[in-house]
Amino acid sequence: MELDRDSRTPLYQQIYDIWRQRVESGEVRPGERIPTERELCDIYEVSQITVRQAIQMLVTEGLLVRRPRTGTRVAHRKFSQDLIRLTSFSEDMRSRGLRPGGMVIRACEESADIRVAEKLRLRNRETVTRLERLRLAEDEPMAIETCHIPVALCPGLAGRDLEGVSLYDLLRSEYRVDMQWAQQSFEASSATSSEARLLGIKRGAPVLRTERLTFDSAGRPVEFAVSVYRGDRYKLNVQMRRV
Ligand code: 16G
Repeated sequence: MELDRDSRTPLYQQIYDIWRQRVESGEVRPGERIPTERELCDIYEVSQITVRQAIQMLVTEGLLVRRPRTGTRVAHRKFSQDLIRLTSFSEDMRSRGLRPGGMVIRACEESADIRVAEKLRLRNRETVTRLERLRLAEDEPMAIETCHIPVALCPGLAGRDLEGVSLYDLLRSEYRVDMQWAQQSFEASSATSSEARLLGIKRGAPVLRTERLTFDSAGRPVEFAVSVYRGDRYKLNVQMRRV
């Protein structure tokens, strides 16, 4: 596409517009390499400063990512999660047209530690099912979820086949537990080496750490979950109103 040199729109802005449109229309796919700065200078017959300015804007907006050795590539789109409805991971992915998945890392019964017991309002550190899963979207790792559920509410959960299963569906169909509302907190953090390995990201890469306490329709705290979401793939949306 030619630049309009008579236009009042600066050249860097025109280059930015072209590439933004290409990324947003899907003409260039996530992961695809875009031409180098030098190549872009030749294509548009502009200076390197002009090209750099346009690319920097696209990088800042998260549409492109710079990779030290392999060049600048089209970024994978972030999932934007609305924090209005209580949804399960599976529902969330399906609403985006993606196939949800869950790989069980560990499923066992253990006595609740003090923090878990306090959250789930358990006396005497009763037994909980601890379920650690790697959550996938179209087979790509998105998050590591570790949840704790009182065994008294859902006996035998750890012994079930939980591979690729929606936990909330199972709780509803097998235990008549209907998740109703939740309290959730989010924190910026960086991936430990084992988290990075599971998520397929670099150690120290940004992640979102969340804690969620979910209550069922009878008002009981049923699940305390600690999750680690990939910072490069998640973005949260909140709606708020002045009261
Ligand atoms: C969400 C919940 C998680 C729950 C899962 C159930 C957060 C941080 N986590 O991902 O606590 O276990 O949904 O999903 O929101 P499932 O029904 O697909 O297994």
